[in-house]
Amino acid sequence: MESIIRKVKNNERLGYEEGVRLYDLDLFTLGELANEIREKRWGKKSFFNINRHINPTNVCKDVCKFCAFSAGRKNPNQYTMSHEEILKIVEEARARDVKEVHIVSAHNPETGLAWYMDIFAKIKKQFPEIHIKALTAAEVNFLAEEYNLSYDEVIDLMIENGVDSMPGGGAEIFDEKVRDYICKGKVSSEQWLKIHRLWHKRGRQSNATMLFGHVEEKHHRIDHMIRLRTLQDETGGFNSFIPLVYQRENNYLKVKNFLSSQEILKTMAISRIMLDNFPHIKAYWVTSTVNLALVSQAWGADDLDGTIERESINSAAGAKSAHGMPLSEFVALIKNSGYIPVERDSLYHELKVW
Ligand code: V47
Repeated sequence: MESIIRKVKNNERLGYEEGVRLYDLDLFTLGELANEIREKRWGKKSFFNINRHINPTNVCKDVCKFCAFSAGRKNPNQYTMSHEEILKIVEEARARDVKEVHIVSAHNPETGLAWYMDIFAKIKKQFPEIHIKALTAAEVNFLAEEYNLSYDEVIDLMIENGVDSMPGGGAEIFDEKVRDYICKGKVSSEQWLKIHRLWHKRGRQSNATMLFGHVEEKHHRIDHMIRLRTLQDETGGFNSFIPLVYQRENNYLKVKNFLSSQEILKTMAISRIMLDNFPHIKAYWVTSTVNLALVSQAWGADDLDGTIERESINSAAGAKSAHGMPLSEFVALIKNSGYIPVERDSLYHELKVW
């Protein structure tokens, strides 16, 4: 163990076995190691943005066992927003100084391709200053399959219509066996990575998530991180890594043991240590709880996502995020926890120190 600690302190990269062994370290040693990396890069800055999540439809042709958002037996209320409805949401958000819309939908085979793509052009035309972060790799894969397009063609359409960056959703866990069990039929791990690679090759940026705390084991998380690290070595296009804590309500995944807070913090710290080429580690307060996200700032996380305003995917599964968080509260929480709230844009340019 001593040699692993020494390697981390010397900024040497850890391999798979060493990554798995990090979980055997005690919480505080791990925290110290991760915090040293965080503070070297970002000091006490904690980044956030003023953003608005929009989930325009919950009708989905895929069936992921962990998902409580898509309409089905457990959630009979189907909805699909019109473009007018979406534009009205963006207009209202703009008036509140929102700088990013994060648009993610289910995989709805009934709307047509134009419903997915034209809304971006409409938003860009009316609100050119708003950053559009939209379409997960899972949606890109769905659109390619549904409309017989190559990934490159879907990406061309995204760029033509004004998508600025891609969110990190749909990565779940890359291990093929676990993936097959939790979300069979959805974008494969290889396809997810390929889509982000193609997006980065266009000079564009994206994020990467990992859904953990369900049926996966610790070594699956390390494998997931290493696959991302390998792609990041090649492209450098990822901004942040976002470990998403599994929410247990209203879904079909049978989970025996839920995560302890310690394990969530350890995973946060381990991701900071393993992903040496990712600039940012995001503690997504929606799934970790606000309190643990604030504590995570001392376990390697330097970003807290944003104010969100509305959130439908994780709140459907039990997260307390349906109405986002007021800006004043967000800023006060970061300050009171001993960090400097830095408002950023979607590509991490600093806009304002609050
Ligand atoms: O891909 C679904 C996850 C993701 C559950 O890129 C669940 O900046 C926990 O990707 N428990 C969507 N998680 C959210 C997402 C995201 C969030 C914030 C920022 C960014 C970014 C991306 O939510 C899905 C899926 O992995 N999810 N169901 C659940 N029961």
